[in-house]
Amino acid sequence: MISKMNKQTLKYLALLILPAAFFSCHLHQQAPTDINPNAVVPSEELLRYQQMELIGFIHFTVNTFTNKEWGYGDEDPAIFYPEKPDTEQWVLTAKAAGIKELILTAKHHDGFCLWPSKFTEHSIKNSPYKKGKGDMVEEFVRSCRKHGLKAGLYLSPWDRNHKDYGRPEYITYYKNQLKELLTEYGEINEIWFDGANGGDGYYGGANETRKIDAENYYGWDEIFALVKSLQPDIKIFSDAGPDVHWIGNEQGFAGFTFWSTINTDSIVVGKSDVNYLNTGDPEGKDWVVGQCDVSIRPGWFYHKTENSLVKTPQDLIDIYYKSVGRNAVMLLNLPPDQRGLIHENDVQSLFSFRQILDESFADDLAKDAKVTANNYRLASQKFAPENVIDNNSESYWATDDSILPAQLILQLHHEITFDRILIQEPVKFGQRVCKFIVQIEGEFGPETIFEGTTIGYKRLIRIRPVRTNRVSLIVLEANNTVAISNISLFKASEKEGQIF
Ligand code: FUL
Repeated sequence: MISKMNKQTLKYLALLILPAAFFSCHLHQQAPTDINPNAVVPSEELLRYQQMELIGFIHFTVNTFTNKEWGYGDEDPAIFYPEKPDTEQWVLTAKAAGIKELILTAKHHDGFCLWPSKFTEHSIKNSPYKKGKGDMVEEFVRSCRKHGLKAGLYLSPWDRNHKDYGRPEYITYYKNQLKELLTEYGEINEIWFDGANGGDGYYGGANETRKIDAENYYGWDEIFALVKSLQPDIKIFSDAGPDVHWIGNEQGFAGFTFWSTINTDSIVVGKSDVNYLNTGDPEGKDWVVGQCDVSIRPGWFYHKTENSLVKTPQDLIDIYYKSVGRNAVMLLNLPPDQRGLIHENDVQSLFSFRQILDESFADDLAKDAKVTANNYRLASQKFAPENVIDNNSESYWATDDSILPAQLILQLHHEITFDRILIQEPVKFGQRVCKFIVQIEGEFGPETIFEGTTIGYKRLIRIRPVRTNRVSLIVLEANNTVAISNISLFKASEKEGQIF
């Protein structure tokens, strides 16, 4: 029996099945050719977004020069004077590490704009950089495009510089800035709305504390609609999506169980339930990709004193397994220094992270396995077990309806030693698996080496090395017919270190 089938799915199935049963005997007799999609599935755009897996953040502004994390908003724009900012270096560094998109802080909480906004004086146009003719947003977007990376922008809703922050006039100002950014710089793939809101600040010289009503002040629905009207394919990030949501911490970890569905209407930006965001919601009505943000340094902005505190390649790999490997996207911050360059220590750690990952995932030990299953749909090749090792993420193994447990067996030609398992669901049909185990054929019969919950777009599993010639994936619970698109086995590079 299929367990945990949610109400939405049942309603959806009833809608599909009842008319067929009443109005067409012919239809009723014919088995469906493909698996039924869940009630909640991702758009093509969100599928593509998730497939990027690894994206990057660039935190760069007056804070880089004042040595702060949150600028007060009273900075002299003249302080923003990078010696030789090189957006090519940012993009080429990111690209070499496998990063597919970069997001720049066009405006952080201090309100300083990295582009010459018409609506404020607190911007790069009043800095000595390029004698007031500079535009970091333009340089950034141009380099991203030149090297095939997607460009994203962060526009802090909280603005500690603006005199009207907290009043309705500020919302008009904020929308004007969005219009500038989303009409003058070509295609922007993601806009990032931070949850930090209200508090003390300069506010045009008032130097006071301003609190806002997080639920109503910004009018997020209108802002989201404006953004989509300017750039229909853009992905909007916030605590509440609607396309990409915060994972609930800034350490870069998704929950061990992680669903790509949530109910966005229950979330207030800036006042979200971090545990809810960290696990997603199997009953959720909205498909929203989870995004795990984390900085390569302790702070989000560059501080010289943190040059020795850059995360090690092993730290980054651990985060990768707990973000990309748990069905989410990893967003790694690489903050440029006062020269305007990503620091050598950060580059070194990032590159060796990439190199170690490439080593670990170079050789799929399951690629020549003989794959069988306890069932495959309609006994058709289209759903055959071997589709999970054909190196084609579009093909998949699927069972007939209501087959649980669903068991996939990889029979290897000889014994192998492995310690990493990669599993993927074809999530264009929705996220289905709720509970699974992995078994090997041990000396005394089947041995369970891992007990898991969700899989989703990608699950990466770390175990201690085991030796066997037979590996089984057994799905115990699912909210709909089981389908798996990929399974691979690897022996990780020794350089990954000993984190389980
Ligand atoms: C937070 C901000 O307050 C930090 O400064 C940083 O930008 C981080 C990504 O989001 O909420």
